[in-house]
Amino acid sequence: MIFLHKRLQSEQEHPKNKKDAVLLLKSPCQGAMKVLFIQPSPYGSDNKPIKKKQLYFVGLALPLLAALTPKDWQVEICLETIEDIPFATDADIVALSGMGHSIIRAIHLAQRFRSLGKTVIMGGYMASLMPDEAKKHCDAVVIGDAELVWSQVLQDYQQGCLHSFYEQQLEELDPPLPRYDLLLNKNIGDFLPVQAGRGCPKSCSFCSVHCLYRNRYYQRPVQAVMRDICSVQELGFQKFLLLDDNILAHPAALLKLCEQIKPLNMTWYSQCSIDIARHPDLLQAVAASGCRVLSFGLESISQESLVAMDKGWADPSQYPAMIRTIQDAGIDVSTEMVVGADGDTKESIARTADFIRENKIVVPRFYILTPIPGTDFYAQMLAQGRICNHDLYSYNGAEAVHLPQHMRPEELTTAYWQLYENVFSLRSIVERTIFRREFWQRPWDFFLYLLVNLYYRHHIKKRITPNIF
Ligand code: B12
Repeated sequence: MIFLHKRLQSEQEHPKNKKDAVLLLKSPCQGAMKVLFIQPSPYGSDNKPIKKKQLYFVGLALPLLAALTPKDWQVEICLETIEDIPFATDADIVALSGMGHSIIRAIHLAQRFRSLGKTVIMGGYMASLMPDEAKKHCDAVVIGDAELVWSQVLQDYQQGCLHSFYEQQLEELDPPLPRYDLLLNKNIGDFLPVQAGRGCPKSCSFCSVHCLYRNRYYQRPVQAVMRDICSVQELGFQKFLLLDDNILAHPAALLKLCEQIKPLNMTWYSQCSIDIARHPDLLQAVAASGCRVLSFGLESISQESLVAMDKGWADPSQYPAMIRTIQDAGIDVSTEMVVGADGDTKESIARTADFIRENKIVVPRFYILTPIPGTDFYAQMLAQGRICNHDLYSYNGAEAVHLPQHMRPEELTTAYWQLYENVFSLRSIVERTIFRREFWQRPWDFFLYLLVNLYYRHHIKKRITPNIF
């Protein structure tokens, strides 16, 4: 199957790109080695990598990979959204991450660096879900977690015997302290990421996390998470983003974590299952520990769509009451939803805007349901002959690339943007942010949400999906 745009196919195949399992490089390397880690920025509608003055959300992969790199290596991190790519780098290895459609930019960078004589390694979600495709453009691919293989990759490189693929499943998640220091001179937001868990116990067919981890879920011991949170605070940050695809997976551990976070007087954000509304004591503890916003992957207000996505355990008729419970505990609700599943009609998509306004969701985000290669949903759509666009360039969550059940793909794309227009109408924005009773309890928080909403509105007018950064 061809995933990549013809612009990619016309790129020259690199002579190093052999099918051998083991790639023999130059003679074994000596002396101080350097690895340059790059987080590529996805291409925008103008076909240029999206650039920003500040990267508010910063991922953990690169600081963690830097920490996993042996001490005798030099390391450098480049976040392309806010920094220029140092093509003249003296690094021996260029290590490229990539999530979603930014994999296209990662591949372009891989080709460019290889033409400059660098050894290129790819990893991260997309390279892991389509490793054969990624391998065509680089020297080695790390599939899934890097913790147990990264130092082996570097050692193999030094000994001139790099393999094509590296993959080793974790038994437990016990990462070193991320090299947060490498982010400090960059223009990032006022919080840092800390990982509490990885993987997910749920089985939603469209989700890359499920399709990569297959129900494996690793939870870090509370003490280890606290090590990272304390270190973030020592670096002068009073806020952190708790990375975990479902912090509710083990309620007792979450409670313990909250009890230890509370005395630090920090503010934190995370994502969670809406089921937390069923745990009132835990909800109070989460709020009391400084959690201000939780993001919920509600996906859809259509039960039929949820069933189609293998998320039938969620019940949208209960969403309003659960959202209210969470808001009453003092936690603001942000949502992630998708449109274009088999239960969705143009009318149900339009109704979603009312749902968001009526339930006063402070920061709502939407994507068109996208069959990401490597996911079960992709296999399902392919088997049913329902993929109508194989150009990975369009797999950006804002263009329909599959044939929806109840409308044409272009109608889905139109309904998606119309939904965004409605949700980010001035009326909806003010009702969800400043015209609500909680405003007077925490005016600065809600004023900030107002600004975020206006910023998103500005992007939507330019047809840029919010949260791309
Ligand atoms: C924080 C985050 C963001 C932040 C920061 C992104 C950034 N620039 O770093 C923001 C909000 C900006 C963001 C944006 C996007 N994100 Co995001 N994001 C996440 C989130 C919540 C955590 C990522 C993280 O730091 N994890 C912790 C680290 C330690 O884990 P990791 O990334 O998996 O890395 C490990 C391995 O994968 C591996 N690895 C990773 N990279 C590399 C590279 C090399 C060379 C090697 C060897 C190994 C390696 O090593 C690490 C240690 O084992 C994940 C959800 C998740 N479950 O991970 C989604 C997630 C990664 N994002 C996703 C997507 C789709 C996007 C967007 C495309 C969304 C959009 N439409 O706008 C954009 C793309 C932005 C970009 N620059 O590319 C998807 C990726 C799916 C996929 N198939 O690729 C995820 C999985 C969410 C989901 N459930 O679907 N994201």
